[in-house]
Amino acid sequence: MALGKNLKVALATTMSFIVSQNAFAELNFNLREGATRVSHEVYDLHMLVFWICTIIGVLVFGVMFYSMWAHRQSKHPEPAKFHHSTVVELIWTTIPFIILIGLAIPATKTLIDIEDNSKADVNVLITGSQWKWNYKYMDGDAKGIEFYSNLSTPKAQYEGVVDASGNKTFEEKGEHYLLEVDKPLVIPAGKKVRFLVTAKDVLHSWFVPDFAVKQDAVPGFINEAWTKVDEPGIYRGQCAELCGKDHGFMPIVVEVKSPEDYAKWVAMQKADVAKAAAAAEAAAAQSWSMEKLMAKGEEVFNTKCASCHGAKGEGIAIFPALDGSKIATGPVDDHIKIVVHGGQKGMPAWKGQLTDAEIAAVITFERNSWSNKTGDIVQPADIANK
Ligand code: HEC
Ligand SMILES: [Cu+2]
Repeated sequence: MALGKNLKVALATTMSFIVSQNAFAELNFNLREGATRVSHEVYDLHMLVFWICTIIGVLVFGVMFYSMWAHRQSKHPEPAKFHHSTVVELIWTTIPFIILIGLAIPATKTLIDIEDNSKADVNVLITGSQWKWNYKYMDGDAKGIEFYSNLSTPKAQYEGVVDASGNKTFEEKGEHYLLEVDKPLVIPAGKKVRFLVTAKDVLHSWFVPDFAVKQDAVPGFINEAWTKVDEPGIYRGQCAELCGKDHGFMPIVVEVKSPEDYAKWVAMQKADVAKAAAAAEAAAAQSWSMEKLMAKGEEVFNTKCASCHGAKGEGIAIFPALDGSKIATGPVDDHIKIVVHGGQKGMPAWKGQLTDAEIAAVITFERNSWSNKTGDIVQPADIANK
């Protein structure tokens, strides 16, 4: 009985599929229509090809099954003797040819549209790195704004937390689980925005389905893409090129604001940049206590370093342990050098990503945590000219 019911459900689903095109969207099986003219063009092309393929499939299989049934051996023991028909051959060459041309024309139009990166109002340099995105505004009032966009879903939701007795518990997943960031890319509505896409370490890919934009981020190359979104709103995407351990943890969030709100946002960012610079300068001028450096250092370590070096500095796969490491327990200058300038095998350069005070704090933390007991204190001023 259960099977019969399932069969009915399956049939009903299939029927509603065939009858109503909207059923696709509702069932979330189909490509999404997206939020831009190009994404609509892509969607329409997809549907056009889909229906042409469906019709061809039904016709070809229909003729095939009909022939197998109508000309079965029991009915026609004597096979027909004809072969070769110029008319039929002409028909089955001409029709596919016309169909292919019919598909190539709109597809080429859309491709040309996608590739037209000219006359952009806003240009943003997007750099993928393990495992976060960097956005840098290249022109206009926004020139000079640059920031990293990191996953903001709490670790407790996807890695869980281990309590004192060793039990692992997970926080309830949020609405935008793994699709939320601390600082989204902000662009103006109704303006053509060009993305210059590149990468710092390995291949990444910047993919926002609602814009129909998916562009490979390749170290040493700059690829282009563009969008023009009419509706303000929040659009989400993900890195779409397997880029290592945390590939699934570098989402993309784009906030499209009305041109007025965008202008306000730009002004605020510029004020923030100035404020942050002043704060960093003030912090760097101070001499920090060991306690303060350790507290700040732990915070920086957990958010920026633990993903590669392990929560307790124990190392993960190819990423070296810092607990007991020669560099973290040897001469301070070597330690500062690798954190400031990065390494050959994937250690990022942190100068510019972290303030001098944050770098000093995290180095102090690493030199005085786990089994490392150097007693060394590194001050922001020690980082200043490195
Ligand atoms: C993307 C992964 C990654 C992140 C994030 C990362 N590191 Fe590293 N780190 C490495 C790799 C790989 C090495 C090996 C050296 C190299 O790259 O040449 C390394 C080496 C080091 C070393 C030298 C260890 C040794 O004994 O060789 C120190 C110290 C260090 N990292 C500190 C940090 C600090 C501090 C942070 C956070 C601010 C950090 N790392 C974040 C990947 C990472
Ligand atoms: Cu990536």
